[in-house]
Amino acid sequence: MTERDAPRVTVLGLGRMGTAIARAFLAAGYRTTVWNRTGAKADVLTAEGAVPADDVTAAVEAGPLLIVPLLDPGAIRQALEPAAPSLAGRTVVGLANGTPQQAGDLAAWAAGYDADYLDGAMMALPHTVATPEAFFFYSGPERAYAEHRTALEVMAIAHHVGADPAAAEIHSLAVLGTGYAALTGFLHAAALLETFGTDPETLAPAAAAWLRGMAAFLPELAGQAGSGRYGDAASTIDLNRPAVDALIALSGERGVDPALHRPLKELLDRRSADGHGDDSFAAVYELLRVR
Ligand code: FVH
Repeated sequence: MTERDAPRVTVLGLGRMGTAIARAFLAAGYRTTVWNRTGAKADVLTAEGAVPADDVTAAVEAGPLLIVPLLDPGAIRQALEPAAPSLAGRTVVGLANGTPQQAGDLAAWAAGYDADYLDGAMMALPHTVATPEAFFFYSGPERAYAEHRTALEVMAIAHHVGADPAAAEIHSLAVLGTGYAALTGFLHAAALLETFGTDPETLAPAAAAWLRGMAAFLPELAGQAGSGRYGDAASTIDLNRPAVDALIALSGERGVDPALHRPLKELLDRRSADGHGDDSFAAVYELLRVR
């Protein structure tokens, strides 16, 4: 492939994520135009083969696909505003943590300039970009996603989760929630074990092994929640209630705040009181879901 034939991409925003993303495109053989508000951040990428744009309009006009990993949705709009008349016919991929509402607002703004807008939520860290650990959720027009999918997969495994521009942020928030719960559980465990003289670093490998097992259990849990069938369970509501009770009691005795685990205790107690003690742990789902 000659340089002229190389697929083109523009990366606007060269912070931690943008720099990693631009590098991934360079490594994949893309003609990669780069722009950043603070221009000096482009220098290192230019030395690696990226094409620096003189201004944001030149960056936008350099190709059909604009990858925009900026601080927040407001920054995306602010950065692109001067080049708005040049957006027509291009696809803007907004990669900034934001709310579902902000994603919708950006999509409407881009549509006003005849551009397609794909909202992207990056489930990644700078060092995991372009590795199998990274995945990005996308939402917006299926046609634009299909057209640019090959390029999007240069950055991370790509999942299109709906035409509604808000869908990627919604999925991202939900998945973040699973991680927050697990990480906070670890920090609580670390605080508890510290009172017994075990430091967090010693706990980490055991906790990681346990979480790997929990991750492997997720498809089974999902199958039960999805089907509403909670019988014939290896791990029941009534098996887990005493464990959560004991964890809360032990935390209290050691002066460690058990607040994190109280909501689960309440859910398990309600299921048991409702006559579902022999159901699988997954039956908690019935108390959480909206009918
Ligand atoms: N870093 C991480 O670990 C997480 C991983 C998961 C996703 N988040 C979100 O990704 C967005 C970008 O985060 P980042 O880590 O790349 O952020 P920074 O390194 O701080 O770079 C920010 C870039 O945004 C530019 N910028 C800020 N405001 C404006 C503006 N008004 N107009 C134009 N550009 C703007 C900034 O430019 P400069 O300061 O260098 O001139 C950087 O290029 C973010 O949503 C995370 O939550 C990251």
